[in-house]
Amino acid sequence: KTGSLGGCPMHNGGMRSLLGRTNKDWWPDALDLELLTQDGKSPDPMGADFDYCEAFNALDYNALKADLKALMTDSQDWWPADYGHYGPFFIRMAWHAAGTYRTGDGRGGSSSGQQRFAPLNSWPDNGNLDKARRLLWPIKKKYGKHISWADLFILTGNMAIESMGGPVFGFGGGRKDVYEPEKVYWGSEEKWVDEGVETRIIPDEGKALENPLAAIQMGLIYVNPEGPGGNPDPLQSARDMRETFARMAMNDEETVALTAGGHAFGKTHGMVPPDQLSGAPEGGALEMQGFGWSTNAEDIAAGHITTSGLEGAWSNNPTQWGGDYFRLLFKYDYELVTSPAGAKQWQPVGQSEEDMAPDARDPSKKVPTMMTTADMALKMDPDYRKISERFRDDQAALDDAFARAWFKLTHRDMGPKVRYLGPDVPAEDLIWQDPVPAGTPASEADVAAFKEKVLASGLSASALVKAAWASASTFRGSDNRGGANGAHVRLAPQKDWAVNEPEELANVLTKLDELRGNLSMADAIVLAGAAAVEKAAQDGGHAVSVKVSTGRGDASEEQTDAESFEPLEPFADGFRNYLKTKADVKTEDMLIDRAQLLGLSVPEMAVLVAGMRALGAVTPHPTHGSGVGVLTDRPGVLSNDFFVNLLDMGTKWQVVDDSGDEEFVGKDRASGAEKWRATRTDLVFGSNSQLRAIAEVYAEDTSAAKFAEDFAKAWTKVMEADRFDLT
Ligand code: HEB
Repeated sequence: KTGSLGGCPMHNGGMRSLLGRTNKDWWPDALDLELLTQDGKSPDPMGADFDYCEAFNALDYNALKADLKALMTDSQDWWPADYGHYGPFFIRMAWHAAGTYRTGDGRGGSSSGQQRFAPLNSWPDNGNLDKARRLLWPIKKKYGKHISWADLFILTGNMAIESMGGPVFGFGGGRKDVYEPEKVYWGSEEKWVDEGVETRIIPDEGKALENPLAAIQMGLIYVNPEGPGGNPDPLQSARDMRETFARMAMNDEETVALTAGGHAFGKTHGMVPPDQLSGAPEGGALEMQGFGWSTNAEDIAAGHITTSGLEGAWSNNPTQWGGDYFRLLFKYDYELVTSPAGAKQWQPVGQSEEDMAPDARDPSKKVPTMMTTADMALKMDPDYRKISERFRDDQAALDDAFARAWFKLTHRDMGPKVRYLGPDVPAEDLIWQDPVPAGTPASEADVAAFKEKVLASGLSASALVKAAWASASTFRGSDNRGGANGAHVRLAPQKDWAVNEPEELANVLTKLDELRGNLSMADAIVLAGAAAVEKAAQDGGHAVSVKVSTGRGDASEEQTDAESFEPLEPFADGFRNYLKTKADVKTEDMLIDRAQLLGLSVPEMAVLVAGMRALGAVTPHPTHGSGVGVLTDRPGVLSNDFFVNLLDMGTKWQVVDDSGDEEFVGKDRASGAEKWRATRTDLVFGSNSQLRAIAEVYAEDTSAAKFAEDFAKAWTKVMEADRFDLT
């Protein structure tokens, strides 16, 4: 099974930084607004109170759709529409907005309008999409706060498909814009694809695509259209497509349907040698006003444009949905030719005139159609070919497969269906939406009785806390998947993950199932964790109440695509002091990564780590058992002991030989006697100056109550991170 490598970062070489190459590396001279966003000041002009759902629900949706359809054929002189129709161009815009999504960490995707910002606005693969977004500006301006850019990109793609007769499955709004580039690991390479950077899959050299990346070269959405590293080999291209599309959760059929369906429309652009174009938008001159890749107005008017460097349309009807792509792919043999811009592409041998495409500017002229090496893969790879032949012979099957795959592509990172807005949300539940049946809120009496029974059950605080954490902490704000709702933790694959200590977990779940009465398992797991935390806080002398909103439902096995949950497995969970495999980022970096996916602030992360250590809620260490990082003499009591003991100058820390710098021993400075064992994740709270400042606050004698209260709040935040059903 290719593609589902889980979250395991691969070793393709040495260590890398958490974010790899960042905007500051690519554009060191760019204006630095971070000076203004320090001290927690948000760059969002809409403010924290802005309710996008409310704004979207007040949108004149049908008027917007009609305006978008009219825009398709409203050609502008500064960037004329090929064939008089912008539809294909907008489909590519929408596909590239959504296509950065990757299952490995759930990042990328359509949901925040990132295509407006660097680096995505300047990726070579996003060439000229700056024009597509600018064509949309009058409509964005008109509807303003009622439609986000992120929603507009996708809705425009849908309207483009519809206006050319293509099948559309539905649309859900609700993608709220952000106003700064998201920090995402896009790779470590120091060159872009068009600067000759190496391809990421080289089987002969044992080189595989590093997780979580889903593109084959820096600056691409998926594969290189000219073949791996520019080598026009359709079979190797198929291999790369299979891997990269799997990482966006697409199987072979979806991959074929999407690619062929997409390329039913539009054309490639490669009339001008790329060295005659100005650079990408982000580094552009002020007077360019955010435009990149520019040539002169006459060339643009004449259609002498270069985007990918390949040139030509795939079909004889590039603004009409239909079966011509497959018809031409199979009707002709193809020979390798070179585009005017110098790119390798495939041309039908002996093409008849009626199968040729119209010229993009002059419909009376006919030009040969073309295929990219990636398109040729759909014919040459045996598995793709079977699917392609079926679609060639069954247009209705292609219609359905394309419409569904497009809907999945463009909605995959939105999370549960309750987050979708608008009248075009499809009624059908789709398995990749991780459907969870609605639950019922429990009565206070039932909750109280259950908590009492749990505390009397003999289950330890640490076991209850770990089970609740295992259930909730799969949540990732990147694609809004995972979390406690649905109680997926009792199903495969979660129930068998080493980090969850399957035996102990099964024992807890069996017991909770016996005790839960009318409660859903999902609620029971969270309530049991809350009961344990409250009891532990009380034992520490600081009574807190842990807020729980019941009403979670339990997903059945049939509602769960187990395979699609595999990438949610944490290969490190610093909160439980767990490390499955040493990665090519520092283990403490993986804590930061996970905390970000959980939506936590720095103090929330710190107080959770320290509290869970105090509760003994750590996954046992392979050699030193459950004591590693538990810097307290009274495990099971919620206290700030972890920070107090970490900051105690009476302890001297040293690295354990042969631990790969992952384990440390703390010895009494005077006697040399061993006091504690700890990991990198523990010690970073004393060694990093910012984390140490937070550790100090919580270790202070005046903070014991604050510690318990902050822990309870952060705990609830994690338990409820996926409760999109609560308003
Ligand atoms: Fe695509 C275009 C490649 C997939 C849709 N594409 C294109 C181009 C290229 C490509 C090279 C050209 C650009 C220029 O302008 O120059 N693709 C590709 C690849 C892949 C793809 C390699 C993977 C395999 N597509 C796809 C998908 C879709 C699409 C999936 C959707 C669904 N495209 C598209 C369109 C277009 C393109 C629509 C056209 C645009 C215009 O016309 O402008």
